[in-house]
Amino acid sequence: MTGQLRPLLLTLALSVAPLGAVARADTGYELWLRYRRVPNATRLAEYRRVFAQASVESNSATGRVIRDELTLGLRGLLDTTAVVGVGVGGNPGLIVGVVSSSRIAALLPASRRPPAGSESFVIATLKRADKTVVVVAGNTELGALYGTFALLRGMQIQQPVPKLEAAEAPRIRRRLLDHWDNLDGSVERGYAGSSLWDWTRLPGTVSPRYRDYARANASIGINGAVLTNVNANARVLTPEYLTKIAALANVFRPYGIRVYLTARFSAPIEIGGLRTADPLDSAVRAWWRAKADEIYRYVPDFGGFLVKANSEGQPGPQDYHRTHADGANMLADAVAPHHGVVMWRAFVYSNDVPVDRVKQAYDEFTPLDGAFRANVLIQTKNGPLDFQPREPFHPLFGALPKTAQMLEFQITKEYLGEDTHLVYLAPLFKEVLDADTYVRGPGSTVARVIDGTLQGQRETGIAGVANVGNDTNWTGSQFNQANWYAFGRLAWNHQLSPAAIAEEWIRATLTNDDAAVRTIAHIMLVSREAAVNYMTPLGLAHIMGSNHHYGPAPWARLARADWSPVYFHRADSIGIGFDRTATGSDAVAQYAAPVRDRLADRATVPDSLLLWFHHVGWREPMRSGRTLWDELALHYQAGVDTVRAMRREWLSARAMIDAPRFAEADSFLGIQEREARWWRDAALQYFASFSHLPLPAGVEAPAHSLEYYMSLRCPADPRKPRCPNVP
Ligand code: BDP
Repeated sequence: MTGQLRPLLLTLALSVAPLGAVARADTGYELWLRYRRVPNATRLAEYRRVFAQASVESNSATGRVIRDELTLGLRGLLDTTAVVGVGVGGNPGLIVGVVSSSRIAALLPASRRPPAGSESFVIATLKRADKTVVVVAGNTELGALYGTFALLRGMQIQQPVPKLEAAEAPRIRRRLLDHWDNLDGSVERGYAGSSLWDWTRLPGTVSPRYRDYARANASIGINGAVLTNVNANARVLTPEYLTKIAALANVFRPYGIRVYLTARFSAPIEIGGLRTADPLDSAVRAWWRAKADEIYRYVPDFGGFLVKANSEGQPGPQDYHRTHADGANMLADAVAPHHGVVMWRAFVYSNDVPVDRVKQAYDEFTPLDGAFRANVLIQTKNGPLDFQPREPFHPLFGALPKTAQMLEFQITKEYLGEDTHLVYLAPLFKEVLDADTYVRGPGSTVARVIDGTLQGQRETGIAGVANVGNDTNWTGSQFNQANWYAFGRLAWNHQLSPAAIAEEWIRATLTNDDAAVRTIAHIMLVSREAAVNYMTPLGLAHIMGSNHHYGPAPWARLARADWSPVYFHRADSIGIGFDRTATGSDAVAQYAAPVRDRLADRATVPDSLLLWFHHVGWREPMRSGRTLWDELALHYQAGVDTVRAMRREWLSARAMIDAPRFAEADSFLGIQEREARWWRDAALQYFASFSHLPLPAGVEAPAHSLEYYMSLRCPADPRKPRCPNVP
């Protein structure tokens, strides 16, 4: 050990030891950064030859982060006391830094430079004399950090050294987690404990967990965090909270993570003492400018504001008969001198129930295209309703050619089984990213709208509603970690496949055993379609329990029609489904012509979206030749059957998984199977009361009567509703 290294290791011991200690018990705390000894002996020997000595060519804050991570990673993976230091002399096999550092400039041929950009990196394996030298280089230190994580990821999946080579740049500029965390420590739609942000103890106590949060995010390329709920509290903008935010920002900064906040539109009234929040009022505008200046004094690299306005009762510019553009531009002008942005959400629907709720965002925002400042991004959920197991892509994508657009996914599985159900979301994310809007002809995918390549936007972004809380395993279940991981990886590169991402995650997180990896990847890859089938097959949506959104309640009628399952499925004696063609709400007209025509036509609409767009007779024939009723029932059954198969497959991987994590997933899969049956039986009993048709062969008879399912009540805890009396 060199003298230079000792202080570092001391720091490491302080900051990482608790993490290591927790880890041995395999609680899941370490996420995908476990860095266990490489099991493949040949690979281990190869890695030990090359990586036993590493040099980081910088001692800046980010340089120290790189050094810390490499020390932890290499020591774990190589199971040796690998030497990682700054400017290590001799002949290190791994050299990490920026291209302009003299050592790297001397080593790296011009042809091997990282792609353009402040976050890009290259990993090059070079031969010097007889020795392999791996160079990880960025144009900036942040690029070098991303390269370091890419290298460690490659090692965790046991790539041979030459295959660790890479040259990458992110496709999307702002890759954010949106936390729906409240100042009282609760998390809206959070199923993993309380908020990570300990507002009462900040800024005096800065939990080491914040650093681990930053490490996890940086390791998958996430570069921003909106700390607070879109249903915002203005107090977060007061000095009391800004000092706390500054403390978090200081921890995140070396990891390239910027802090953003939600701005409550009525803040000038609530904390500013003004009588109005009218965006065209000069006192209001001055208040926001001063507020922005103040925030930047606390957090010089503050990212900007996220705003939910005039939606679900939140205040907004329409309260003053102004437009979304008036509101967004006022805030944009306030942060523009500091290079901040405003992310203005398109998730709006009025307090008066419209003809069809899914049409509203498009109707409100398309007339405003071109009216927003350059630093405003319109943030749109993946589908036009609300994070359902399956929705068509949102018709706003591509429909605002003069506006920067962000995509919002929900990582926390509000409508997909919350903490317990194993539902791997990468296939859902990918389905949306790859969806072709056709706004500029074939190939106009949602991914190309939001990465700016289709319509030439400079500001680009993607956000995922976070699923993390203060549970030891961060996400409420081990498998929910994979959704955080997959979101980050796809935000960095939307070309990656769900299968490749699953394999990386499994190898880094659970096991490197090839057979087990295949089995677990299979479980993950079928899981989303399974959930669609046992919850909302064939394009059904929003038939889950009211408010908590857990479990089936297709019979529910709420105060507002467009919160009610019956409004969305429209089952009657003739059939089921929401007619969104010209004979109904005509929401389909919001899509570009080829998409619209395909979806509007019963002959070409995919089965997976049939009942989203059409009201279909119970006895009408489907592509399969079966009636709609039979097809619906068989989809519900298929959902249950797939979960049963997932359970069996998980059992077969038992020997390869540590006991605590195996047991947790096993018991959760048990819950999932029981609840998949609950979904199937409750939904089919209810829909049968309209169709009056018998279940087809192959569908199990429901265990209980419709009245029984309707009488079930999930208990009080809105964060983790449980229905223990589910059969
Ligand atoms: C819905 C959630 C609600 C959120 C809302 C939103 O049920 O808690 O506030 O979305 O995105 O999915 O604003």
